[in-house]
Amino acid sequence: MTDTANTIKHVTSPLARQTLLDNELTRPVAGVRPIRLLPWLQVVKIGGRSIMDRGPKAILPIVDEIRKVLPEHRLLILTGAGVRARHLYSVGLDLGLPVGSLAPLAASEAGQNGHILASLLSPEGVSYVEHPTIASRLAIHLQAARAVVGSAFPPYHHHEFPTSRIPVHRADTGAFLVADALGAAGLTIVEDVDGVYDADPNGANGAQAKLIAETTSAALTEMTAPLPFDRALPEVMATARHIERVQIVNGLVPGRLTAALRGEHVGTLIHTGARRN
Ligand code: GWN
Ligand code: ATP
Repeated sequence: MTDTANTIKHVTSPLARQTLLDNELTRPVAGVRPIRLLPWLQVVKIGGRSIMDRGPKAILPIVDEIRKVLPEHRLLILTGAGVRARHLYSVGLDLGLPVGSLAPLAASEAGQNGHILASLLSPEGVSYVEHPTIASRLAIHLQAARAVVGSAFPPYHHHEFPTSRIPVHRADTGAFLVADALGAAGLTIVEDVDGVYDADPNGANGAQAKLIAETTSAALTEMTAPLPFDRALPEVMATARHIERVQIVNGLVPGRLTAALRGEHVGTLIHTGARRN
């Protein structure tokens, strides 16, 4: 037995004898920064409720703006779920459905918004791409077209964490996770407000709400006021590997998305936990 073990070819691996449970042992191997797969990619998340649900008056100007920035940027455009998902949550919750059943149903609404947006951009060579394509075949699609559209909702499906009856990982979190995993150049989140305020600007005391020009994911995690994106977003930002900052911009104001993609500060900048170098 010993002789056989000595003569077969071993593939040496620093993790071969470890349980993966001891951070001290895995850090020298797993603690290094991953490579950037698509460092030239700009990810843009378009709000489902804030933009898509408003119909032509909000969608067509954004489509026009995206069309004009295509010569400058290669884009992964991801859409949120909007009001149909909110209706679905209320029906599903009334029926007692678990969060793992609600997550894929809501996700399909984000996909529908993506199909709508992609259809409008199809004269520019833009098409909707499926989740598996985003995961493994984006590079070739972005050689063929300046941009593609997909669903921002992460496909947790029945693996969604049961911490809440409403899925905690929704479109904003999904857009961030995929942008960071791809090592994209940036993420811009397009909403119907100028950025993050210290209180909901459309809430009861909205007139007093003040715009926060720049903040951190850590500060947002502490904030008790409602936020214009998933609560899980600042949490996943804290452990980012590549994306150092995200900008929230108002997609109802023409030119804001273009300016943000050019690196201008036109909304709320949120610094993540990713470190430079
Ligand atoms: O259906 O619009 O992808 O890109 O989370 O899963 O619920 O699926 O369960 O490639 O895999 O509805 O069918 O649907 O939105 O998610 O897709 O047209 O397995 O291209 O088949 O990870 O699009 O869809 O909803 O994104 O967010 O066939 Mo849709 Mo979504 Mo299409 Mo996708 Mo889910 Mo697939 Mo998936 Mo399901
Ligand atoms: P989805 O893509 O999931 O459909 P969305 O991103 O389009 O959603 P909402 O989830 O409705 O849109 O978020 C935008 C709304 O959040 C704004 O219209 C605003 O009223 C509200 N909001 C709540 N709290 C804040 C805050 N602190 N600052 C700014 N807006 C806030």
